[in-house]
Amino acid sequence: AQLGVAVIGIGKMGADHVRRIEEVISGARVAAVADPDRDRAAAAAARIEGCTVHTDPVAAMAAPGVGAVLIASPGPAHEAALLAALERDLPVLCEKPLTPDAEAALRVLAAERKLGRRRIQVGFMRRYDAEYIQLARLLADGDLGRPLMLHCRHRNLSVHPYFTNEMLINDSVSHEFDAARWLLGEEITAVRVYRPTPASVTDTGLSDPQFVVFETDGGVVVDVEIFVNSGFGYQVQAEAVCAHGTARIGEAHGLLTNTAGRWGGAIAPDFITRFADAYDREVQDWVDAARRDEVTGPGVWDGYAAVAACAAGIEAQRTGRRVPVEMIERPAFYGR
Ligand code: ISE
Repeated sequence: AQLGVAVIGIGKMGADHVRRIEEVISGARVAAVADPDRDRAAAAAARIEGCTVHTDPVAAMAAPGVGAVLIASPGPAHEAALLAALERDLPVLCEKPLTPDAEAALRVLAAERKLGRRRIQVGFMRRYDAEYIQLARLLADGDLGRPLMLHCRHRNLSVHPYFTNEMLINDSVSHEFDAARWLLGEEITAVRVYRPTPASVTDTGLSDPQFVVFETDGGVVVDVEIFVNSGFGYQVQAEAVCAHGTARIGEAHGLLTNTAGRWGGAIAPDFITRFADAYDREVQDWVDAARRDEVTGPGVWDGYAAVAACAAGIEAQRTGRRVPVEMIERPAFYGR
């Protein structure tokens, strides 16, 4: 039977996941949707047979035919939805950040351990991007020698006016925290944030761009330029500097043209476009694993580790200091 998914939160990402599950993914269908804005939820469900519409996430999880939950609501709403899904022993794909702070992440971790099996996958879609996968394999094979540094660029065309300095870390740089942990197989130990003279400061006080530098327990140094109102497009790039060579991804993708004395191509406008294939692969993998009662992607430990790094990042941003990352020991339950 097909896996009936309740999609919680029908914003930009949630609506795209509804379309994906209905049109791209095999073995799953959207059985229920929930959003505080009922009209928005109803619009997403309009052409889907048997899909029920809710404002309450827990009601959506209890709806007929629901066997899994995809959480795409804003970060502060995640903990309650995650705990409710665990209580029902449902497989979950939760968009990042897992939670807004480490205490909440640890409560989720405790609940999953109590349940006794891994149920939650966190939406770090870069792990499913073809170029990231190539880089991960290259680094794991060791042909370039030991990784020493990672240089990362993360640029958005623009963000909503309510975007804050904290969100710059929690929502945006959280991807680099996870990608670095995954690419290197190391934990993050300390974070520092530099704020150059801004190109713009928004009403929320967001100063943009910022430069985040962090260290790993293997001695690798990672730098991230995060520029969320770049005004020119969505770009995610990374360069690994290793003992015997370097490797870069995200430089250019797609069509390149030569005309009128210029060469060039288009820059993706947003993550939905840039990471479309990665999202498709991520959700298909999650569905396939959920139907076997397994979780194969990044889990609660990874979500917690990113949240812990974000907490240090936010303090570093506020104080200008180098802030050590505080984490609990990795429980055996979460393997190595
Ligand atoms: C957004 O939430 C994402 O996850 C995007 O990947 C990131 O580029 C953007 O900055 C975030 O706001």
